[in-house]
Amino acid sequence: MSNSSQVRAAFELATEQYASQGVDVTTALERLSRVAISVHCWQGDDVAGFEGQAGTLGDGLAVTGNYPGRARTASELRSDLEIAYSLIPGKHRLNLHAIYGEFAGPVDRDEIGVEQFQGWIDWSRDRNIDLDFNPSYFSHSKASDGFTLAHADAGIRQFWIDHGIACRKIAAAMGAAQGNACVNNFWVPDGYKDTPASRKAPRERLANSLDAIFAEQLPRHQTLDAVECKLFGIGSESYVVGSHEFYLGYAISRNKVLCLDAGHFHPTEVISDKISSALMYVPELLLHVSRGVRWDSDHVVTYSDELQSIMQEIVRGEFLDRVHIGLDFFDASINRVAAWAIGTRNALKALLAALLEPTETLRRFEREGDLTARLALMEEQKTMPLGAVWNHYCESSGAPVGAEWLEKVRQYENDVTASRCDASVMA
Ligand code: RNT
Ligand code: ZN
Repeated sequence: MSNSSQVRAAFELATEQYASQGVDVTTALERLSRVAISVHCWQGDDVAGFEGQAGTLGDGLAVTGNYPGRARTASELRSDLEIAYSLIPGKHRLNLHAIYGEFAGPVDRDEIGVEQFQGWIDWSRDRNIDLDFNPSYFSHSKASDGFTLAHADAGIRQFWIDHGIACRKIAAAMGAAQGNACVNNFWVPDGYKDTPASRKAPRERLANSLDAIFAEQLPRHQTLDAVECKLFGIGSESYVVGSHEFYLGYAISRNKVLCLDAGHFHPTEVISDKISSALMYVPELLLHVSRGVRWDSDHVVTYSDELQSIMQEIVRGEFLDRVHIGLDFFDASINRVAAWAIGTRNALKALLAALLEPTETLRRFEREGDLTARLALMEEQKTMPLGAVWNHYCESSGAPVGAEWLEKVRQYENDVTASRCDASVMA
């Protein structure tokens, strides 16, 4: 039997097995194919960007590892992304940060405009990959003391307010060009390493700065503003201005999208449990699917219990049209294209598992108080033939089946990325 007929035979058996539980595989795959994951550009170059000061990451973010082959230019990053997308079944989005503009000369953050992103917008149109966006409140001399929008200095605050306003215009232009909303996510590192004397004043300043940025109403079909909270960061261990409570309240009162990053809470605190609560009060969520190991370490997303729980919550709550699924990890210790493939394929695989769940039956057991059957059936799901359905989905989408994708990464590494020399690593 050829590989392909094995995939088909396994898929047919799996389809029958799911059908015996009352689950229609075709419907699940059709729903899966409509979900676009927002793949983050910054895994490709260790969050360096193209402003010309690679290797200066700080301000609450850290990347470790020196695997060769980091993308150094927009065209290298686009080339790497195209390989990554070819390894992932379905049609997905690209999440860009403002530092990834194409800068002919020095343009400071408060002065960027659509012109620096025209190359991305053109590429997005040609490749049919819609864009999301993020202002960049880090890797900048005006962020070096750990404060941006909540800074005590009004001039520095204004600089970052202007950056936010510029980014909203860029995001709206992207949304207009692609015909659907570009999600524009605001994360700021602001916080203190040690105990603050006033936890209140920076929060008041942050809210005022955000209000100034969002003062102009932009069409929601072009851009959606999202705000991302955090518990602590490197250099902000004792206090983060934009905490969960801060942004939950801000998003509810200003009708903004709330961004929940899986690495931004206490190590045993999970975002899967926050989805259904937050969606009672905010219109939409953005997720930064990530994996913290002991801290907000942004490890590549693996097929973990929490990843499965996140996807189950989205499906069980019928939230697929209110949750934007983005990824957020950056690992420079392994092949960067492989990192994208592993993390994105896992996110999709977990979503598929959730879509293949006999949700209605589980709900009925729960309604009827049969918690024994609920647990029994949930546990049975774990050994259902998900892999057979996933392999078929990959094959029918033109993506590699099983670990075949790794061969393609190796080939690209030999042909392209291995010979890149990176000044910041060589130095
Ligand atoms: C930082 C946030 C933020 C960044 C990216 C680069 O803790 O998670 O989302 O990772 O914007
Ligand atoms: Zn994040």
